[in-house]
Amino acid sequence: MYDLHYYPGNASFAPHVLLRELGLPFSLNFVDRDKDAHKGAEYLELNPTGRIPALVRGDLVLFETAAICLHLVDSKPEVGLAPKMATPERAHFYKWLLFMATTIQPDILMYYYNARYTTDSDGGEAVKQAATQRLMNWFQTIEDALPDEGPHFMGADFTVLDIYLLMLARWGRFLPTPPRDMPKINAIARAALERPSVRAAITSEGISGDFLT
Ligand SMILES: N[C@@H](CCC(=O)N[C@@H](CS)C(=O)NCC(=O)O)C(=O)O
Repeated sequence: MYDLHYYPGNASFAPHVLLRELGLPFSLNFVDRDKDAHKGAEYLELNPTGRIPALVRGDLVLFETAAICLHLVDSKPEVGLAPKMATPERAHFYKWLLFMATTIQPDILMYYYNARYTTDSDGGEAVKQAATQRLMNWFQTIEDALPDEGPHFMGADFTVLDIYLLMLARWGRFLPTPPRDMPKINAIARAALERPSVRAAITSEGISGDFLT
């Protein structure tokens, strides 16, 4: 049994969808961010970075969303949510997953938590503006690389990348040019939103309204 420590719409969303896609037994453990539970001693035991999510299964305690996603898909390779090991497709899969996790996600953090990224008490807005420009550029980088024919990030096969991109597209929804305005990203995200796993995750996290707006 997996225990996912989550907050609605946070980075826990991708592992949450994956647990459902893979049919793995899991429970959801709400981390009350309004009470700073993610900075409390109990949660820091699981995730010393004080960020959402954490995944626990027995003695296995994991943080870092991309690592959690990779571990989950590797537990059921037959479901095919990642390309086969040691193939060129797998290499591209790693490339895009890590691009999203290590290039886009940090800029998302700079966008939302801009004041943390400067010692200048008036500097937050400038950090946010610079992150805004980079983020629109990064989403365009993905848009330009996506296959014309779709229907998924990697072409014919639905993978973790579709879920991850959907999550990032939500986080980028307030950008002047949001990801949903990029036709291929929008099509991929909208297709992902039709999946029962995604619908169930959205409902159980209590997220309302258009996910991408
Ligand atoms: N690199 C981490 C980042 C996770 C992350 O940024 N989580 C956000 C929510 S989406 C968070 O916990 N923010 C609260 C904080 O930083 O205080 C991961 O991918 O798991």
